Amino acid sequence: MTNAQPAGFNYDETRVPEYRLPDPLVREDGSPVENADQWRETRRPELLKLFAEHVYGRTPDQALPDLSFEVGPVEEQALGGLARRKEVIVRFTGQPDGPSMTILIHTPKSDGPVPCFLGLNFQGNHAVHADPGITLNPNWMRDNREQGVVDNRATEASRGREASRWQVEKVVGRGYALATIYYGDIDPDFDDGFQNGVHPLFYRNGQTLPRADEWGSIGAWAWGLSRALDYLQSDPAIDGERVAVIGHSRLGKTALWAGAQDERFALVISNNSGCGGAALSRRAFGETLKRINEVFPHWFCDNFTRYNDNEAACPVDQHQLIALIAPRPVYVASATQDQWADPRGEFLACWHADPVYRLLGTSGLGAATDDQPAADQPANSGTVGYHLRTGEHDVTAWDWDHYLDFADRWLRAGGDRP
Ligand code: GTR
Repeated sequence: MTNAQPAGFNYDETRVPEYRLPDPLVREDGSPVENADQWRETRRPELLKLFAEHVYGRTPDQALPDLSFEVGPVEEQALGGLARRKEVIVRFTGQPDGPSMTILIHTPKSDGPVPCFLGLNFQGNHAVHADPGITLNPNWMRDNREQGVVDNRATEASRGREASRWQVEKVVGRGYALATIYYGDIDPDFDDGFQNGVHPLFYRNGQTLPRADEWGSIGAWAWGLSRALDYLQSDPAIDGERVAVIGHSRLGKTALWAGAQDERFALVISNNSGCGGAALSRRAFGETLKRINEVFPHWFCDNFTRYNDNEAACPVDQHQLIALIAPRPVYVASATQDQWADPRGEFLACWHADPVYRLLGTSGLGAATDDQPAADQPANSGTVGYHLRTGEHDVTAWDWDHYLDFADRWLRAGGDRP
């Protein structure tokens, strides 16, 4: 998760190739989408299918019949009495020794159900806050001695290492619950031929690998977010109709894909998601499809490699992913020093999703031109919010301040939701 800007890639706006984006409001047969019903009944399903078949891979439709939720440790006086902390173990096969993910939930002390942010974390639930009561994640993790991960396992020294990215006190103090899961619980982030993680639970007889149009790791992580939402919708302390899904970087790509597929997510936040997330692939600015598919062959489906050095042939581009979230509010954030993620391409994806938001009767981006907002000047008065923060590839308190303001507008009880 460094801020590397590898050499040999384009960071020069004048060298962005000429490109033509596929129009979200023109169906594959060439006919225009003229109203909200046509969008909903024909174009939205068509685009979802294209993203599944060509980018992230299809998510299995069948439910896991024995999946169960078990409430684990609870602390009524967490964060010095500010919150209730709870861990919920989602057992994918219902078996105590089978694969599982653990949702860590901090809920403010409140009389009624509260809106919630849900997001995957990179380093284990115990890394989002230094509280020693949070269970130390026992699963495989990328080695990082500096962060207290040794021999692919978290140690006590890794507690709280991701705290600045989660701002638990701030979020809870603003009246929101915060739910998070270690992404590696769902599928460890390395290319193992999909033998671990949740993929094998869905293999048909004799199948040992997802097919070229079936889900990769991002698809699995997004599926995990939907299963967490199943739980949150059953928790009386949470307002399950007002759950925002949030993610950073590869997990920002994941949040967008989860929000596009699962319309129960009321708001979607992409923090520095870049290539295969909010950034337009056709710009080939910073990270390219070829590079991402070579370095992370397990993230997308195999069909996506067809578009290596061949972005224009892909039937979709990422503005259409944002459009799939419409009319629900979405917030895309970039950072000035994160050129690898193509901040301008992230903004332009919002701009080109805007016609769908407006067709559906919402304010959309509310911008008159495609000029990218200046650094540290959020454009967040409409249903599509955007900001470019000064600084590195990261999630900061400043980012959260703006996400919380946006959520106050769209998620608070009585809020003016589309
Ligand atoms: C980078 C990758 C990016 C981004 C990032 C991250 O190495 O090239 O697409 O996802 O990892 O997730 O931290």
